[in-house]
Amino acid sequence: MTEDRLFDLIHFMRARGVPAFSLLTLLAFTAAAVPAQQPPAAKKLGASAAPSVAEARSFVEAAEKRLLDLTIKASRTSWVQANFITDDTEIIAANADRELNAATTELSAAAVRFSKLKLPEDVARKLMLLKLSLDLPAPRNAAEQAELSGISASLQSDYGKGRWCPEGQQGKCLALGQMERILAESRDPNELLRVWRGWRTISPPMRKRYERLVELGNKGARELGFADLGALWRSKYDMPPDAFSAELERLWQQVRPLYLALHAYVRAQLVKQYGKDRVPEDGPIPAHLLGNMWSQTWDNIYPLVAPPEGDPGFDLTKILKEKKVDEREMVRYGERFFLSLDFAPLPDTFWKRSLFSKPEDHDVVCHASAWDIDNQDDLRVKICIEINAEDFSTVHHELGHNFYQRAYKRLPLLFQSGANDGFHEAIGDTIALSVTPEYLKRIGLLDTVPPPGADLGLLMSRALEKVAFLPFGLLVDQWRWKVFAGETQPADYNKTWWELCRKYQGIAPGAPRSETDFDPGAKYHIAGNVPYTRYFLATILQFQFHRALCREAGYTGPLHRCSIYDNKAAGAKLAKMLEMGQSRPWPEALEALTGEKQMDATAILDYFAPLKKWLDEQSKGHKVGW
Ligand code: X8Z
Ligand code: ZN
Repeated sequence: MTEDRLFDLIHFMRARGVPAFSLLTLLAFTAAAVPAQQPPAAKKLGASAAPSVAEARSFVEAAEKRLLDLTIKASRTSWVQANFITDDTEIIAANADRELNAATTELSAAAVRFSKLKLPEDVARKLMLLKLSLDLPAPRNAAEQAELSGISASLQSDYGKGRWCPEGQQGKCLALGQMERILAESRDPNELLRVWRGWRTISPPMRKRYERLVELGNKGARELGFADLGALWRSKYDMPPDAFSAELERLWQQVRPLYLALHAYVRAQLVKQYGKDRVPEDGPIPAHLLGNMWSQTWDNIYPLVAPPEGDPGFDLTKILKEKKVDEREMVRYGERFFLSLDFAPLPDTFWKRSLFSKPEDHDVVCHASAWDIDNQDDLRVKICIEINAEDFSTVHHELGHNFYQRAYKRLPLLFQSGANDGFHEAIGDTIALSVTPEYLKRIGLLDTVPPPGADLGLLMSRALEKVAFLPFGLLVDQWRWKVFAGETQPADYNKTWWELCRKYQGIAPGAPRSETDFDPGAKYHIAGNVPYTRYFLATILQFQFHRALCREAGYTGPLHRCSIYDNKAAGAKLAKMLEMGQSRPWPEALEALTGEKQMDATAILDYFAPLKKWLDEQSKGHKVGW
C-alpha cells in the first residue's frame, strides 16, 4: 500500500473501500438526492417516513457504486502525483481527494438515517465501515474541504521533494535515500549527527500546515460524531476505542521485557564503539547512532553488536549484489514465493506500470507503497529499490498488500480491506519471516546452509529489525492521539515527541531540539497522515501468523527456522483468510488463520526466546532501562 498519503489514500480506498456521497446530512438523504438508486417503495415513502431495511440496503449499494468511481479517480490522480511531483499533479490529486472525501462524509452523515433500524449484519457492518473509512474526514464546509485536501497533498509532496543541501558543498543536495545510506553505513558520530539533523531541516516549514490539518481533521471527525480524529482512528478495530487502547498496552507489556533486554545490550555495545561520553551507560541511546534515520530499526548496526559466537555465515546484501540481481528480479523473487503457495501470478500490467527504481530526472514519493488502482487487477508497487537485504524484505512487504488486495477483490467495495490495518501490514512480513537460510539455499541464493550455531546471529539481526521496531510502532500514534485530543498543543509538538521517544524507545536526540523544529514531520507517515499503530500490530501479528502457518505446514521445530515456502496447505489457509477481507470482525479472520481469537505476543516471544536468554546473560551486572 502506499502507506503514503497517496498510498494511504489509494490503499485505503482500494484496500478498504472508501465511501462517498455529498453532505446532505441526515435529513437530506432523500429520493431527490439519489433518485435513480432508490427502489420504488422507498420513493413512495418519501424522506420523512421511517426508512426501511430495503432502503438501507439500496442506499449502501448506491453508495458503493458511487464510491468506486470516485475511488478509482482518486487512485489514478494520486498515483500520478506520487510518481511525478509537480504543482499541477498536486492540484489534480487534491481535487480528486476532495471529491472522494466530500462524498464519503456526506454519505456517512446520510447513513445516520438508518441508525435506529434493526439491519441485517452485512448492511449494518457496511454502514459502520463507511463512517470509519476516512483517515482524514473533511468538514462539511466546501472551502474547508478544499483547504484540507490542498494541505494534505502539499505535505505529501514536500516530503517527497525533501532534500538537504549541506553548507559549503556548492549546492550539492542529498535526497532521503542517500542520507539513509549514510546513517546505515557511517560510523563517524559527527557525520551521523550532521546528516540526522540535516534531514530534519525539511520539516519545520510543514508545522503550520500540520496544525491546520489537525484542526480541520478534528472538525471533520467531530461532524461524524467522534470526539476527535484520534478517537475515529481508534474506533476501527471492532471494539470500543478505549478497549483498543487497553489492548495495545497489554501487548506492549507482553513484549517490553524483550525490548529492554535488546536495548540494554545494544547500548553496552555502542558504549564500546563510541565511548561513554557519547553514549550514557544507563541513559537513553542517542538517536543518530542506531543505523536508521528514525531509530526505528537497528539492523544496519548489526556489525557493531554481532554476538561473538554465532556468525550467520552469509550476507544477503552481498549475495544479491554478487549475483547481479536487479530491481525487477528482486520483485520476481517475492512473487515466486507467493506462487509457491499457489497464488496466481501478478498481471502483466503490474510489471509494466510499477515503479521499481528511483528516477533520476524528477521527484517521486520514494516511500514504498502498493496500489490497487481499479479494485480488480490493476495492481502496482512503487518502490525505489536498492539491491540489499532490507529492500528484499520491503519487496515482500509490498507484495503482501497486493496479494491481499487481489484476494478480496470479489467482495463488495466496503469489505475490500484488511481484517484490520495491522493484518494488511503483516502479510508480506509474514512471508519474509520464511526467508530462512534453508529457503535461500532452495532458491539458489545460498550454497550452504550455516550450522545451527549461526542461529544466534540470525536472531540478533532479526531482533534488530523487529523487536527494536516495537516501541516506535507504538509511539507515533501515541503522539498523534495526544495532538488530536488537544492534550498536546502546537507549542509542545516537538517536546512531546521526544518525551515519547524517551519513554517508549529509551532514545534521545543527539543534539538539543526545540519548538523551531518539527521532528515528527520528518517521518513519512506524519507528513502523509498515515496511521501508524498498524505497524505495531503487524509486528505482533506476523509472528502469530507465522506460527499458525508453520503448524499448518506440519512443522514442529524452532519457529525461526521454519519456512512455509512451497507449502500448499499453508498457502490455502492464508488465502482463505485473505479472501475474507474486512467482511467480518477481525477476531474471526484471526481465528480462521490461527485458531486464536486474540492478538497475542507469545509467538514473537517464542521466536526470540533463545536470543532473550543470551541477552539476559550478557546484561548481568549492567543496568537495564534508562
Ligand atoms: O511504511 C511502511 C511500508 C509501507 S506500508 C514501507 N512501513 C513502515 C515504515 O516504513 O515506517 C513498513 C514498516 C514500518
Ligand atoms: Zn505496508
